[in-house]
Amino acid sequence: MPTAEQYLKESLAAFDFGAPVVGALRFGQGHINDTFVVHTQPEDASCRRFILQRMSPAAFKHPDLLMENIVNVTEYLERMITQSGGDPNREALRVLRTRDGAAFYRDDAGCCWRVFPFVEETICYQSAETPALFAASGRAFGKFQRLLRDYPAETLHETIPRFHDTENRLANFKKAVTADVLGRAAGCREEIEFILAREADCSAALQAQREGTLPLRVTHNDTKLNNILMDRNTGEGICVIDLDTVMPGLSINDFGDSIRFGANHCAEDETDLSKVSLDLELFAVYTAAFLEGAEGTLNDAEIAYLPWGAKLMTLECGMRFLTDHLEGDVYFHIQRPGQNLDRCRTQCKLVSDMESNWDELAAIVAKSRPSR
Ligand code: ADP
Ligand code: GN1
Ligand code: MG
Repeated sequence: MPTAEQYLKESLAAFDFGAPVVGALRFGQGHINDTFVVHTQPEDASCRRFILQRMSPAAFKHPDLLMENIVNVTEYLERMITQSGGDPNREALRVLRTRDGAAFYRDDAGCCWRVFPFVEETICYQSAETPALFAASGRAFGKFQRLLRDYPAETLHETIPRFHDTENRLANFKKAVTADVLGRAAGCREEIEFILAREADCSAALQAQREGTLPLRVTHNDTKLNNILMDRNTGEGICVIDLDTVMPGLSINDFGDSIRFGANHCAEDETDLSKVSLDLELFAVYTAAFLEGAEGTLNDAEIAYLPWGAKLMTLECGMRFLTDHLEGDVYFHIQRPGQNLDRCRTQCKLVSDMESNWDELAAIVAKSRPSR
């Protein structure tokens, strides 16, 4: 695949930024898309910035359907935020059209690009520097659930089929272990065994969904701390970004993915595992904040299953990193060899910590349950 830089000029020309473009630089720390910040210079105002992204063709097979989801959801959010007296320009993403009026541009190599206005005066954090910050992200992701509770989930396209189908993720993982195309399995036996030993867990939430205990909702499905923009002045989480995987899903997975990424003090690829541990205080803070932001949207069963959301998203992510390591790092961007294995190891360590503290997690959730 050509590099994004090879098509940058062509893509920039496809959009009407309303002012001359003065530069475009790589930006952010996402694992999936190629992201650039675009600087423009209006004649009589200060520099105006935009986010330009080449969507990952490895992750997204139908960028047209994906962008249809994003346009519909962002327009819906804009209406909901306006109705409740918020500022839609800062609290929702907006899709900037191409010169032809389309929601994205397809380059000569077949890759698709899109643009959002840059939400200024915000900070995107890679780790929860304070409990207050983590709580702010919890309120924002909880609010995201609430704002979309009446959105017709069945009208959304499944942008990555079976995205959080943990049983299917496990099946794919097993195939990668068996194929072992690069001979890497011998170097990660311990991690492979760790995941295989938790086969039964992979069905916990899906079984509850099949039985009708857990309802399908509109979910974000990638609720990492760095997929939320925090207001630089107030510290509140104001804008949920990275809407590529907004699909019908389980609320406990949105909760769980945030815990996986944020309720510890380490980077996802920390190599010193003695530093990696689940922080129970952060877990408690996030639980309370998520339920506060959701304002009664979640039912009792969903609340009771929140610890499962945390464990399953962490286990699933661990097996996805290891699958990609075994397959040759074709999905998650890496900056150094072995990075996906390191990422898998941190996830396994967090799963172990959750298992050791299982009763405590359930007690924290029970304490945070809103009275009805
Ligand atoms: P990926 O799927 O690769 O994670 P994201 O959509 O999360 O891509 O974008 C990558 C990074 O770009 C984010 O973590 C954030 O720092 C920044 N970003 C994305 N959209 C905006 C925006 N509208 N305003 C400001 N920063 C943004
Ligand atoms: C990817 O796009 P980004 O970096 O926010 C991935 C998530 C993983 C995450 C692990 C579309 O998220 O599912 O949990 O990496 N997104 C996609 O860091 O696969
Ligand atoms: Mg992201």
